[in-house]
Amino acid sequence: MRSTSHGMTLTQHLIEEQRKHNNNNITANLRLLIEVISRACRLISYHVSRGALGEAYGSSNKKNIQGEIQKKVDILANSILLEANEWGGNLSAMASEEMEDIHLIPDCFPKGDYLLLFDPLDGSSNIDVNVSVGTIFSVLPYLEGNIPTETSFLQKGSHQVAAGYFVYGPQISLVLTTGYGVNCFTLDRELGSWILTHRNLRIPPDTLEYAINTSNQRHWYAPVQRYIKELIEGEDAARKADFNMRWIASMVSDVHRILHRGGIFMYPADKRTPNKPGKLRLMYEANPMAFIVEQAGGAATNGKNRILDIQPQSLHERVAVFLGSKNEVDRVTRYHLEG
Ligand code: P6P
Repeated sequence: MRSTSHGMTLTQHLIEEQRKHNNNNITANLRLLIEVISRACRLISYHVSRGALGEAYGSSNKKNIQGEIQKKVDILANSILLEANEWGGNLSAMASEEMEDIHLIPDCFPKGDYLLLFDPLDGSSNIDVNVSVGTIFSVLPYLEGNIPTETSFLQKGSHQVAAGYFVYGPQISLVLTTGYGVNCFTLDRELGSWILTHRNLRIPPDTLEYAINTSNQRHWYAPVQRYIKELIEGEDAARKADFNMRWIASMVSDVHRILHRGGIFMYPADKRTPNKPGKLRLMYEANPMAFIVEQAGGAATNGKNRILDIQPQSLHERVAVFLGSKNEVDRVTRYHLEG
């Protein structure tokens, strides 16, 4: 399909993919879902960009299921996504980092064959200091036809039919996979269109850049201590190369950098809470990001297992995350398996 004069839009791209793959996976309902989410996140990006000028600035003085203080814009972003996705007839339920229980589609609306999960505003603690934040979403199939429960969501990440994230930064980006590679769209704010700007993103298998919160170093287990020590020792030691570090403390931003220039992102479990496998959540952070990273030729594990193979036990469960350039993820995973 020829793109229009101002570039290929998200809608054109989705229709092109639908035709190319004979409607497998990319049904008209999935296409509608992705377009509705993209319109909702355009609205979220507006409220984020308002900052202290907006009515959604500051703390709500409430805590979410995670025990974290919610910002007003966290609650607003969650509401925007719920309201935008209730009426389309393509979902049977939704789940969010900001809500303890699943959200059923109201009786007044038709139900559909998908479940939507999202972190409505990831990294929102960065908003007050004007650092990029974003929205992460994951789409699972739901073909049972009856009323879904939390258990309906507990599907392995390999079952996802689509995943993506938005970065609300200097540019407003949408990165999307429907299982046929990874594409990046940039919002043309004048036209209000998502324009395809980076087709078929690929993560280099090797990298000299890593992302981890090193303030936790004394709490890491031995495999991570070993891996990071080698990176810091640089070219005169085992790795025979000097490495660079970046930590934005906004997963969407760190992953976006890795998709564009390679790297490895790590949020390991640590000794402070042995029964807590990590900080990040499996269903609406690690799984969508792992799907995207693998579709771009990278790898994603919890230190021992492929993230997309993990059988979820609960909606808000956490997981250790090592994702990005395949050869580095394989190395740190090997260190875990060696003990
Ligand atoms: P820390 C944001 O709160 C988040 O969930 C991710 O976006 C980010 O990578 C991580 O936590 C940052 O955690 O412990 O460095 O603040």
